[in-house]
Amino acid sequence: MSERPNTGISRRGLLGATAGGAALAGAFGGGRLALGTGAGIGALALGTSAAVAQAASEGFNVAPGQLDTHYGFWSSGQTGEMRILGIPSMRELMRVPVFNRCSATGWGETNESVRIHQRTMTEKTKKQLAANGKKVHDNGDLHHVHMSFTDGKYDGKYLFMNDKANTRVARVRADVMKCDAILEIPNAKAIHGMRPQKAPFTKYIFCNGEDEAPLVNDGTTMQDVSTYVNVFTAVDAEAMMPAWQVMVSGNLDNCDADYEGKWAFSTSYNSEMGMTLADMTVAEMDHVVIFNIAAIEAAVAAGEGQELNGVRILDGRKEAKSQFTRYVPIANNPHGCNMAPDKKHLCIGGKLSPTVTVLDVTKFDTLFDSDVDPRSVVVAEPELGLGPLHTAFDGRGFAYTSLFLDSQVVKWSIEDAIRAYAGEQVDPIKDKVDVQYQPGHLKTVMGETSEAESQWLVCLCKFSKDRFLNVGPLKPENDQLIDISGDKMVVVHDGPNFAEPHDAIAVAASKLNPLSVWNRQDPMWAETRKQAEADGVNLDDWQDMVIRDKDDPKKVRVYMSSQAPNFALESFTVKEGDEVTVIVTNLDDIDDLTHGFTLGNHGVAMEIGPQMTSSVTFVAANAGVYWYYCQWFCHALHMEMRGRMFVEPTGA
Ligand code: RUQ
Ligand code: CUA
Ligand code: CA
Repeated sequence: MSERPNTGISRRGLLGATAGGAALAGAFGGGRLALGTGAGIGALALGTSAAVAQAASEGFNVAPGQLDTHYGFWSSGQTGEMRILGIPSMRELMRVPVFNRCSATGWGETNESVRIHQRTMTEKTKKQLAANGKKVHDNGDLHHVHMSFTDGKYDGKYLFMNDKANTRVARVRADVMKCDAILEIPNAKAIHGMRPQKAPFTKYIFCNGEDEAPLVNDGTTMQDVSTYVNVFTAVDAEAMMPAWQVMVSGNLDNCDADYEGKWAFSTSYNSEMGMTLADMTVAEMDHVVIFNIAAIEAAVAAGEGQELNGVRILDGRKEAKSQFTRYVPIANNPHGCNMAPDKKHLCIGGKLSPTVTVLDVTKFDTLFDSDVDPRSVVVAEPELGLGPLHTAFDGRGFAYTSLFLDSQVVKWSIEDAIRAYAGEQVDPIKDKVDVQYQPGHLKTVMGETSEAESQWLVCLCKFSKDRFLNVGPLKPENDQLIDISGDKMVVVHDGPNFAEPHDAIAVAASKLNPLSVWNRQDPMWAETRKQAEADGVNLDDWQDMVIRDKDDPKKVRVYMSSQAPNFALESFTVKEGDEVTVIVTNLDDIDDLTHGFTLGNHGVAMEIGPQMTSSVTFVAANAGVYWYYCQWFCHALHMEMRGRMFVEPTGA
C-alpha cells in the first residue's frame, strides 16, 4: 500500500478558509486541490468498520443467484446511455444505448434506431450532420433519468432522459428497456434539468433549457445579450412532441414538479444573464421559477404568445408580468430542485450558499393571487455545510443533502428545520457521513415518489481519487451505497463507474415486469415490416430472400431469419456499389437467446433478440468475399453461425 500524499493542510481547514460568499466560487474550481489531504479522511473512515460489518450482515451483499430488491436506473452523462444496476448489490445489469452509438447492439446504425433518432430531427441538425458525413448524432450528455408517474407513484411504463449536449429528450420503454423515441427540442438550448409531471399522471415532461441564446438563432444578433432568452419546455410524454414553451428570465438548471399537477419549478444560477463565470456569480440572489401549469395551458388554448418552429411559446419573463411564472429569490447560484414525498416541501440546494431553502408548495397559489413577498413561501433555510447540491428523502421525514465541497452527506429533519426557521432552538442536522469524494446527486429508494423508503441511499461521487487501483489519469467515479436505516448513516459499498453518472433513481422490483421475448408485432420494426410486406416477405416465417428494388436497381434487400446456430442464408450475392439492406429476424423464442449480425470490414453489427427483427443498410463499395457472423454467443456451434456476402465486380 502506498501512502497518500499529505499536503499538510487539513481538508476541512482548507475548505473552512473559503467559507465566504464569493470565495466559494474559487473553492469550487479548486475542489481537486482540497482532495489531496487524506489523513483526516482515513482517520474518520476507521471508526466505521464495525458498523460496516453489521450493515453487511443485514444484506446489502446479494449472494450469487439472489436477486436485488430494487432496480437502479442510472444516467451516464457524456457516455450517452442509460444503465440499469441492482440495488443494493450495485451490480451493473444492463446498458441501454440512447444518445450514443453502441458497438454491441448497433444502436445509432440499425435502420430501426436511426428512424428513432431522425424522427424529430430539425433541418439545421440534418444539415450539420450531412456536412460532417453523419446520419445521427452519436454522442449525448445524459444527466437525468426519471420514470413516468401515476398519482405520485412510479407506474413502470417509461423512463425519460435528457441530452444536454444536443438539446434532446428521450424515452425508454420499460417493457423491453429500449429507447423508442428521441425528441430534438426546438427553440431551447441544452436541455439539462428534466422531470416528469408526478400527478395526476405524467402528461408532461418538463425540460430546462440551460444555455442562453437568441430565440431565432440565425446569426442576425449574436453579441447583444439583451436578445438572449432561456426556454422552458413541456413535452407531451405520450406523443414525445413539444406541448408548449415558456420564455423565462435568467437561465434554467434543475427542475421538479409537485404532487398535485399544478406546478413545475426550476432553479436558475444565472439570473444575471452573465456570459462569464464572474458575471454569473455576481448577484447575491438568484431564483427559482415557478410555472403555473393551468394558466399556461389556458393561454396556449387561447392562442396567446407566438408559434415558433411548431411550438406555441409564451413570455414568462419577469417584465412580461404574466400569470405563467413567479420568481422566488434564492441565494447565490442554487442547483438541486427536489420535491419531498410529504407532497408539501420543495428543497433547493444552495451550492455557493451553505443552505438548503425549503419552499412550501401549498402556498404557491398566494404568489399568483396577490402581491405578497415571493419569499413568503420559504419555510426553512437550514445551514447544512459547504456546497449543498441535491437532496433526497426517506419515508420518515428526513432529508439527505449532498455537500460537494465538504465531501459529505448531511441528514436533516425537514420538520426541525421549519421549527428552527420559526425561531425555536432546535438543530435540524441529525448526522453527517464522509463520502469519497465530491458528491453530486444522491437518491433514496423510491424517494422522489410518495412511496419513499428508508433503507438505502445511493450517493454519486464525482471523484474516486484513491479509492480504487490506479487506472491512469482518468479515474472512475464512485457511486456509494449508504445504509440509512439506523440513526447513523453507514457507507457500505464503493461502486466504481464510468463517465459520468449524474443521477440515478431506485425503483422497487415489483413496479416492473420486463419481457424476456419480444412481441413479433412490436412497433420498433413496424417500418421494416411494411417494407417486407411490399416485398412479399413474411417476417414471421422462415425467410431467405434477396430482392432487388424494382424502381431503384441499386437497392438490394436481403431477408434472412436466424435460428441457433443458423442463418437462413449461408450466402448472398450483390453487386459492387449496391445499397444493401440486411433484415434479420430471430425466430428463436427462448429466454436469453439473442443472435447478432456482424459483417466483416463494413462497420456493421446489430443485436437481434429473441423474436426481434433488426435491419441495417450499407453500401457494398468493394468487390470480394466478406463473411458475416453472429456476434452473440448463442449455441455450442455459435462460431459456425456465419455466411458469405459475395460482392460481384461491376467491371467499371
Ligand atoms: S446536475 S450534480 Cu446535471 Cu443533475 Cu447536479
Ligand atoms: Cu447466433 Cu451466436
Ligand atoms: Ca448567479
